[in-house]
Amino acid sequence: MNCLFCRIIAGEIPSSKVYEDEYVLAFRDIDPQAPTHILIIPKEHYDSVLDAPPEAIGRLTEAAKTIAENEGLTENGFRLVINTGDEGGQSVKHLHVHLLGGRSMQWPPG
Ligand code: DGP
Repeated sequence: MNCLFCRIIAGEIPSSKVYEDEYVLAFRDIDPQAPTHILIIPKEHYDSVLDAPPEAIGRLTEAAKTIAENEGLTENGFRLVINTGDEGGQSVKHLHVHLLGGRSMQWPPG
């Protein structure tokens, strides 16, 4: 298995887990870009949002809402990001949602 996030799901690579259910795993980003920076990934491998079915996207966003509540982010707000492809800045080719919070976000992003 050469997918980094599949190896995290398999427990071959340690991660700081914050949430898990039948379909989804979430853990803290190794290179946080905000006080709270969590990656939410489907347990089934999809390269990107382009090949993921709507159910998978829905499970990720539902998990994101739960995690945002658990992390105390719903009052001040937070940002969800799905980088896709090279120009979208996707470095790991396993679909993931970034959950960022704990500071004011800039727009447009760089
Ligand atoms: P992206 O650039 O959108 O593909 O985001 C990939 C993210 O994955 C990036 O923010 C850094 C994070 N990351 C890379 N390797 C690891 C790892 O081994 N553990 C954790 N927790 N995060 C990782």
